[in-house]
Amino acid sequence: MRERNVGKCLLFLLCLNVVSSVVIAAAPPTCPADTGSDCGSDSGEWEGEFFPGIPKIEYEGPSSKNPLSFKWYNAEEEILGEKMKDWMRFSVAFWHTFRGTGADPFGAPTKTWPWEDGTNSLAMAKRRLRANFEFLEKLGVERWCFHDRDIAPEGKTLEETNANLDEVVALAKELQGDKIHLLWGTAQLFLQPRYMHGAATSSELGVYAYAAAQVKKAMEVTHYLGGENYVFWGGREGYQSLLNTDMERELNHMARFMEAAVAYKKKIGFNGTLLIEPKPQEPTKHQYDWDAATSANFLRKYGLIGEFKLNIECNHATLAGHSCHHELETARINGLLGNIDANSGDPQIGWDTDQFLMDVAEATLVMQTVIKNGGLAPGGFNFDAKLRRESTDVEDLFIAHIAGMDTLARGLRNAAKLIEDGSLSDLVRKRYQSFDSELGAAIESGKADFELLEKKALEWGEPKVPSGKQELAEMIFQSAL
Ligand code: XUL
Ligand code: CO
Repeated sequence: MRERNVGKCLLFLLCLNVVSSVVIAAAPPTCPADTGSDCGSDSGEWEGEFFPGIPKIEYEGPSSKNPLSFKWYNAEEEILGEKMKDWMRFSVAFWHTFRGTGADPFGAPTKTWPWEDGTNSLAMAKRRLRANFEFLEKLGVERWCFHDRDIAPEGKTLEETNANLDEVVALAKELQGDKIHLLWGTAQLFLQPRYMHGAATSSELGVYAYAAAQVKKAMEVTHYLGGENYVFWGGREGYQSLLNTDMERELNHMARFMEAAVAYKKKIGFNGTLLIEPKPQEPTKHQYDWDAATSANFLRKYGLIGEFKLNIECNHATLAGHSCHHELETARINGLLGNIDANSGDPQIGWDTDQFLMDVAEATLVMQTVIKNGGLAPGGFNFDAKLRRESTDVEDLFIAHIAGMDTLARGLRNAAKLIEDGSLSDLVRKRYQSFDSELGAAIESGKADFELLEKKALEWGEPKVPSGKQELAEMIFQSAL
């Protein structure tokens, strides 16, 4: 197959020399990547076009009615002195976009992508990977994320599984070239039945060791692909019932596992950030990394605080009873904001629906924190979001990502507008201005004891308490949307 393409390519160059104008006008021959097409391959490793008819997505501005265009995201445009693409550092989540089937707890898969042959073979894994890179190219997104088991099939033994992964990862390295980057890699430690009691928190020693071997390998391939981060999300860590769970012991095991990951990261010279992704529950009743504050406390208690940052997912934030903005601010204030899994939940459904984030007000709040954080690099925005079960056209994959990117881009523009206008930050500053005084400075630097404060309280009498001006703040915020 490859030889045949090289042949075509040589012929193409030869033609280019002879009748360059004619050849430049003609598009290179493509063949749609549906499994029924005969594109001249017998290996199953087909190299044709996966999204025929979908052009490279361009910025057309807010008045455009073209669903396959950006209305707000203009990659090269500078906002607050930085290119939009550098603020956003968008990434496509391989698992949702290329392994999402539309199945839910009550329904069978609905998506029949033309390139899927219904198998979990190595050839299928490679073909799917090619679809991913064509998708990124057309969407103009420079980053992707994966779980080890999404991109390569599990074999009969760990050795066979690792060999499968190596084969797919070698192709990924080639397809990444120097244009596409890996935002993060991770190990999938929740689907396989061996992980039914957890991985690092499993009551079974053999499972703990197996999980360690899997994470070791996933860290190696992430490093090999130039990964900018490595993520831990504890799918089955936590408990269903405390009656049969030794919580103290499980937390200790989890911390030891993280320590070993830090040591291995240093050993192999991986410079990416290690990230913990908080989530309160699902599939377990209670996960140990419930939210940003709980995760920060875990890291502090076990001496891991300087070694990890957090990957905040908006849908996980709302499941924990917080807003996404609250979780981002908690992470930022603790110096732990590393990455954002940009999605949202459904206000009426109490589980992780992983929808694309389409709420402009929410996106504006998210971007306010990102700006305060000075950006996210080496983290970014990963679309941990999937099409609804009812969205079954190939173009829906593009439309969903375009809308998600536009929403965050609009959030960035709005947040910049609010900063440039200054009235919201003025309102907040004025609210605290009584602390901009000698005594306020003494309090804020820890120099005011209770005796001094009592003396002032007696001297001043009943304090005058001004309005909090919440509605005014909301009015100013709305005006920027
Ligand atoms: C699950 C979830 C994961 C992590 C990576 O809720 O968010 O997809 O982002 O394992
Ligand atoms: Co996530």
